[in-house]
Amino acid sequence: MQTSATPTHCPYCALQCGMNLTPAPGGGAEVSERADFPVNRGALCGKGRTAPALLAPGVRLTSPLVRRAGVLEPAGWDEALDRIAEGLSQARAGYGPDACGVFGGGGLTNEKAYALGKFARVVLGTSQIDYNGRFCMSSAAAGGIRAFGLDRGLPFPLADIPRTGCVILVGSNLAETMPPALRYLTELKENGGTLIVIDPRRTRTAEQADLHLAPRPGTDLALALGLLHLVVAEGRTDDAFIDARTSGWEEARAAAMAHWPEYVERITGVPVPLLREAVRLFCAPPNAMVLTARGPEQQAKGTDTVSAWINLCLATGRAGRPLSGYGCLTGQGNGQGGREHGQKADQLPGYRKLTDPAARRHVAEVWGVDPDTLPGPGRSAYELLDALGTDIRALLLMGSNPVVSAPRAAHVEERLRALDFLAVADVVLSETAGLADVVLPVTQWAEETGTTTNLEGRVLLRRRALTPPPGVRSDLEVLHGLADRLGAESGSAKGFPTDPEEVFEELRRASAGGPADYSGITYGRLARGEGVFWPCPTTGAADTRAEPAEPTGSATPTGSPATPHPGTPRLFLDRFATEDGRARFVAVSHRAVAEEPDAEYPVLLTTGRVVAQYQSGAQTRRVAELNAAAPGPFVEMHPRLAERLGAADGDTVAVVSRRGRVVAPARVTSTIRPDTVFMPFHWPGEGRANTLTNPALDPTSRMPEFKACAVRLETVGEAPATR
Ligand SMILES: Nc1nc2c(c(=O)[nH]1)N[C@H]1C(S)=C(S)[C@@H](COP(=O)(O)OP(=O)(O)OC[C@H]3O[C@@H](n4cnc5c(=O)[nH]c(N)nc54)[C@H](O)[C@@H]3O)O[C@H]1N2
Ligand SMILES: Nc1nc2c(c(=O)[nH]1)N[C@H]1C(S)=C(S)[C@@H](COP(=O)(O)OP(=O)(O)OC[C@H]3O[C@@H](n4cnc5c(=O)[nH]c(N)nc54)[C@H](O)[C@@H]3O)O[C@H]1N2
Ligand code: SF4
Ligand SMILES: [Mo]
Repeated sequence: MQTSATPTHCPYCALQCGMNLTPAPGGGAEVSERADFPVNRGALCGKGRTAPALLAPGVRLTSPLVRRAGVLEPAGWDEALDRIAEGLSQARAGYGPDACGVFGGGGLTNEKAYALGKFARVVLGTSQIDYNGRFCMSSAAAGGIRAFGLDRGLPFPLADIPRTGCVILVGSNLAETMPPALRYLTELKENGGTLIVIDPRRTRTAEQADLHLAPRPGTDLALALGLLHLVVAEGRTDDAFIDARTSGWEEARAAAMAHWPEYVERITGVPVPLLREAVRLFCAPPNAMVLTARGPEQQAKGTDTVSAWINLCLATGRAGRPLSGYGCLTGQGNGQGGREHGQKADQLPGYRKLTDPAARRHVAEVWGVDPDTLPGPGRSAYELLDALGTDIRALLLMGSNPVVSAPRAAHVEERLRALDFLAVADVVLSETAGLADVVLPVTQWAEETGTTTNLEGRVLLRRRALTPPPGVRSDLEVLHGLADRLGAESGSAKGFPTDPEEVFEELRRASAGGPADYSGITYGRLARGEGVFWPCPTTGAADTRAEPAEPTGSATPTGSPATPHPGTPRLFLDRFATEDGRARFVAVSHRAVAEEPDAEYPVLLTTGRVVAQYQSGAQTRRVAELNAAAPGPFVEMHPRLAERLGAADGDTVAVVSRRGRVVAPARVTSTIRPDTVFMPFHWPGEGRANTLTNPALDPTSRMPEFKACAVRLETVGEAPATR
C-alpha cells in the first residue's frame, strides 16, 4: 500500500480540483491541499474534502449482487458476469442487437467512456447507447458546434476570466456548484471588471454581481435577443469583426430586430432600463465574455438559446480574440471528456461523427473491425430510457442514477422495471441499482488511475492512491470480463484491456485527426504537468518527453518532431473550426416554454442544485457531514406566493404537475421571483423534483426541459415546530 501523498483530483464536478490523498492509518484516506494545481490553488469545497468518506466499507458496495427470487443477494464475480452476459445475449437473440441498451455517465474517465462506447458498438453491435451528459451540457455543445464548428466548453482557461472587462454569467450558480471558481469572479471585480448574473433567483452567485437580471425561467432566448436588438439599435456592433470573421449576420440581425426591448420586458419580466444597463456594461470594456450553465441550457429551446448568446458575442466582436468569448461551464467530473470519446448516441472517439464515412473507417481500423459492422446513431438519453421494456429489452448502466435524475422520473422508473434484464455498475446501491438484476461494485477514483478532461478542456491524470478493497473491480475490468463472455474475435477481451494506460494509448490513436485530438497526450506528460489542453495532435516520438514551458495561444505545432505539441489553451484566435474558418451566426427567435402556466398549473417550477449535495445524491447523501448541511428537499418560494397559498416557512407543501405530485417543506425567501418555485433534484422518494419535470426535448440537442414546467401548489401541513 502506498503511504505517501498522491497528487490527484476530486471525484465530483468538472472543476476537477487538485488534491493530495494520503492513506489513513485505519483505512480510507486523508485529503490535503495541493496548492500547485492552478485551477483551484488548494481550495476545495465540502464535497471534495469529504469524498474519502465513501471509501469506507459499510457505505459502499464490496460484493456483486444478484437477484434471486426477487431479492438482491451477494454473489461471486463469475456468477454476476455470467448473468449479465446471459441477459444481454438473450435480448440480442430474441430481438436483435438494438434490443441491448447501454447508458453511461459524464463522471466516467475518458478511458471508461471510450471503452463503453467501443463495447456497445463492437461487442453488442448496438446503436442504443447514450449517457447522462445529454441532460447536462448537450445544448451548449450543439450551439457551440453550430457556431464555431467545435465544442469545447471553455475556449480559454479559467485564469483568463479575471483579465476580461465584463462577464455575463447566465444561469450558473457557481458559488454553490463550483465554489473554488468563485475566486475568478472576485478577482475580475478586483481588477475593475463587471459581473452580470442572469438567474430567476438572487443566488449566492447573483449576490456578487454588479447587475442581476431575474428573468422568468425559460426566457433567456428572448433576453439575449433583446440585448442584441439594443446593441444594434445603439450602434454598438463590431462591423469589422463581423465582416472578417463571421457569416450569417444579416439573418441573425433581422431576427433580433423583431425583439423590441418592451416586448422582451413583457416576456422576461426584466425591465428595459436593466436591459440597457446590461448592454452598456457588456459593451464598455474592450473585452467581455458570456458564460452559460444549466439555467439557459436545460430548456426545450436550449440550443437556440445558446445560439442567441453566441450571436451577441459575435456581433460585438467578443469571440475568437484573447480575453473574450463564449463559454459553457460544463458540470460533471469528466463532463467534457465524457462527451468526446464515443458514449454519445451519434459519436465516435475524438468527437467524430458516427455518420461520417471517413471517421468510421479510421476508428474501425483502430478497433480491428469492418466499418460496415459499426451501427449508426441511436436514441438520445431520454428517448432511450423511454424505450426500455419495449424496443430495448436489456440495459447495461454505468455511472448514472436516472431514477432520481431523469425527467418524468416516475415514468423512467416504470420503464426500468419493465426491462427483461438490468445490470448496473456503481460504487453504491443507488436507487437505480436497487432495481437491477445484477449490481457490480466498482472501484472509486482514489483506487484507480485514469484521465478526465475538466471544463477548460484540460486533460488531467487522476492517480491511484489506495489499494481497493477485495471484492470490487474497475469498470474496465467489468467490460473486459463481459467482452470475454460475449465477444467474437475483435470484440473479445483482448480488445478491452484492463490497464487504463493501455486504453488511453488506443484512445490516442482513435482520436488522432479528430476534432478532440488527444494523440499528443501521454500519461507521462500528464504526470509531470498541470494537464494538457486538447486539441493536442501528435508530433511523433517527442510526445513522451517532458512538458514544454508555458503553452501559448492557439498555436499549431511549429517545432521539430523533438518538440511535443504544447496543447491548445485558447481556441479560435486565428480561425474558427468551421470549413471557411468563420463563425456562423444562427438566426433564432423567441418561443414559449413547452408548458406555459395556465389556470390549473399557474406557477413555473425550476430545478437545480445546492452546495452540499451532488446530482442524484447517490454519493453525497451517504456522507454524514453533507447530509447534515442539506438533509432533504425543499420548495423555495417568494413570501407573496407563500402568503397566497397560506403556507409559512417550513410548512409541508405539495407541488403537482401533469406528471405527478411531490411533497416537501416550503422555504420562503424573497430571493426568488414570485411566479416561480425552485426545487433541488438531489433526493428520491416523495420529494423527488423529477417526478414533476417535463421531458419536452430540444429538437437539436434532445435536452429535456428541466428548468421550466407548470405546477400547482397545495398546502399539506404546518411545520413540525408550530404544530
Ligand atoms: N453542489 C453541487 N455542485 C455541482 C453539481 C451538484 O449536483 N451539486 N453538479 C455538477 C453538474 S453535473 C453541473 S451540470 C453543474 C451545474 O451547475 P449550475 O448550472 O450552476 O447549476 P444549477 O443549480 O442546475 O443551475 C444554475 C442556476 O440556474 C438558475 N435557473 C433556473 N432556471 C433558469 C432559467 O430559465 N434561466 C436562467 N438564466 N437561469 C435559470 C437556477 O436558479 C440556478 O441558480 O454543477 C456541477 N457542480
Ligand atoms: N430536475 C433536474 N434534473 C437534472 C438536472 C437538473 O438540473 N434538474 N441536471 C441534470 C444533469 S446536469 C446531470 S449531469 C444529471 C446527473 O444525474 P446522474 O446521472 O444520476 O448523476 P450522478 O448522481 O452523479 O450519478 C452517477 C452514479 O454513478 C456512480 N458512479 C460514480 N462514479 C462512478 C464510476 O466511476 N463508475 C461507475 N460505474 N459508477 C460511478 C455514482 O455512485 C452514482 O450512482 O442529472 C440531470 N438531472
Ligand atoms: S468544486 Fe468540484 S472539483 Fe472542486 S472540490 Fe468541489 S466538487 Fe470537487
Ligand atoms: Mo451536469
